[in-house]
Amino acid sequence: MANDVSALPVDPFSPPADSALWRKDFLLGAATAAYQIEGAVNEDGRLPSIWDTFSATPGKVLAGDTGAVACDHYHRWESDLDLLSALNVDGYRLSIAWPRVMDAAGRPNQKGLDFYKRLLGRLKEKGLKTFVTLYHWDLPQHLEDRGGWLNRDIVYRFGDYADLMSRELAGQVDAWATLNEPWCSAYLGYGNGHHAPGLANGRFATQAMHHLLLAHGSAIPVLRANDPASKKGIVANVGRGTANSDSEADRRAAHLFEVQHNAWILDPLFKGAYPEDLFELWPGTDPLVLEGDMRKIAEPLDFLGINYYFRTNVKSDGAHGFVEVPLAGVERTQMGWEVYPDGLRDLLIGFNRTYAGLPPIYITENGMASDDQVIDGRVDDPQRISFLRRHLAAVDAAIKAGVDIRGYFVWSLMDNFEWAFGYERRFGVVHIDYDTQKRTLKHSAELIAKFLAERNARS
Ligand code: IFM
Repeated sequence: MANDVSALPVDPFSPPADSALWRKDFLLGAATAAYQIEGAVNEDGRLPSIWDTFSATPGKVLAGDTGAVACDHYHRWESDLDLLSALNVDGYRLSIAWPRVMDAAGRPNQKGLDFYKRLLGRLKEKGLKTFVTLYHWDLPQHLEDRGGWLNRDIVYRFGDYADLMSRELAGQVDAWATLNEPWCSAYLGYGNGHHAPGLANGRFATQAMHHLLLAHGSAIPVLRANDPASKKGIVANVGRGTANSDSEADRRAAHLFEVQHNAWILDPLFKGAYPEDLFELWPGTDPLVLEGDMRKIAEPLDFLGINYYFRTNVKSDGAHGFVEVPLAGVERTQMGWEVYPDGLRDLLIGFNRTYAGLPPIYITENGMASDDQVIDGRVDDPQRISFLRRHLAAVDAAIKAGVDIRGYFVWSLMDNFEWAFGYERRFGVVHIDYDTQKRTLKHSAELIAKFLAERNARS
């Protein structure tokens, strides 16, 4: 069924009576990130970030789009938070723009801080759980100019940032995530150059990853000291790799795919060591690791955020690695990503088995892009509805298999700046007309609201 969505069932949320989705303590929320929605890049003392620089560089982002205006959320935040009320969700995941809240000397920028205080204050008034990510890719450009994630000094700069934010926002945040998707920051940012800052060198990727993870681990005790009542964790994107054949070589290729995408991050966090296989895949790229680093990286966490989108079918490259073999005739999204809910279930069950002492999990992102249009004031997004239904069922199956999963955030609350793909790819459950900034609830949003109203009425 290659993208024939007409036959898909419409109601996404008719889970069986014993589904975790009906439990009021299973958190259902929506997620965004600062650079993707805020705009206002030159206002109130915000400094340039690596994404301002990257997106202004010709050829880096589709159609030359930038986050300069995005969804204009910096000015429309109050009515945007009302969208969350319209959805009846329990929580909201957002990120803070580091370049908005600190100047180049590391001093607080009060106007930037006030923006997030107002935002979080309003979320609390609405009774919503607040999940705040400190770093969702918008590194201040002045730090990149000093080597960015390749310079070990960044660990201390990130520590100062985490310290400031957790002192200023203590009591307003239910859960702090240090980093969003370090794989993307390290691999796409420094390994293949598809993301800011656009560097492409295998050794850079592993060294950037080491500093990202070290910054994460070093920040956890700081967050704990400043804001003891909140939960502390990290968000990792994970990928399912399946073998193109049953041959040993292809099965090894699928294993290596998951080492590169998952174990590269999860092993240091939960086993205190990088996976050996990683350096078989990328010989000679071992990062510089100092005494005590791995212990710091493996600091115990209160939660693990998991972002999942698709699977990749791979075969052996005939040497030490893997190559993708795209499957024909499978359902795909506007991104070209295969819709594969079983991958989410299988990964969750696998992580639970592999990592002793895994903390409770939140699915901090899951969703899909489609070319949604407003027709007669309505936005029909049947593929998203079906996608969400099937992935929520996969989460429920993992819970039934014994995985401790506490919540799920749809990516995204609204259409936004999809990094190197600009505004063309629409991930929101709320449609944005970028000419008028009009917000329109898509059909998926209406069904989420309907389901949550029913769930809330039951208890
Ligand atoms: O839009 C991104 C988000 O910023 C990080 N996770 C994946 C999403 C979809 O690509």
